[in-house]
Amino acid sequence: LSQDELKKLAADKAVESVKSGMILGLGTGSTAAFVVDKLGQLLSTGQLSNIIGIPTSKRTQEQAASLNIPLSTLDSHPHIDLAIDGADEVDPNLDLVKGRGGALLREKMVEAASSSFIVVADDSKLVSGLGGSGLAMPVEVVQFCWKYNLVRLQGLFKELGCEANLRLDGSEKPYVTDNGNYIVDLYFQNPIKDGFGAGKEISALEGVVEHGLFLGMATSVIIAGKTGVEVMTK
Ligand code: DER
Repeated sequence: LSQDELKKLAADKAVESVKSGMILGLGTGSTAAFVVDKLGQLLSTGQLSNIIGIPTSKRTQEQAASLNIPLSTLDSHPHIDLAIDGADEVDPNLDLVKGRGGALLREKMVEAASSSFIVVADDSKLVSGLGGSGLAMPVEVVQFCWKYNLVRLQGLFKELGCEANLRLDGSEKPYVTDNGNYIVDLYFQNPIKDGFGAGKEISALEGVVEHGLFLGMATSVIIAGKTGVEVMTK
């Protein structure tokens, strides 16, 4: 099965938990996009009704709107029944790294407001420790003196061999999030040992808006791999 087929398998399995009348957090990324597609399909056939989507990015909002999924916001719906989203890393405690799609702030707001949060991923996302994939751990920062905060963030994790880069967009300009901020991507040589401690240190830096460590948030993780679909719960 291709990676996309695995993502779709995980997405379809997660949508089995969606009931008519639910307020749903709609995730961002290629796996979450399969979830939104499936919801649109079930709405159009009448197998689902009266759901309201709370999107975690402008691009998810556009995709859901194009599928006639009724949409709203946290302002109108501060309590969400179920959020379904992808992840960049999943460790054995179901702690996550998210945000390589640039949507981490709105994802974390929506998922923190959800009674249940199902993560959908292919098995390439499994890691033994967060930061262990060698890929980005994103931090959203204000544009003002971003370099000052990039240096401070890198300094926090010197002993993990941390490198920090300002995320650029396709045309080599700084990537700007839906919220008008920049993203500093942190790359670790060694995995983070104390995720909660790391998250607290990152958030304490003035000008840091949010980070990609989603700790203690997932209620279950659906992993699609060569041997099929596995549901991990705490
Ligand atoms: O940016 C994000 O948080 C996305 O959900 C990301 O973590 C997963 O994206 P993918 O499903 O395209 O791999």
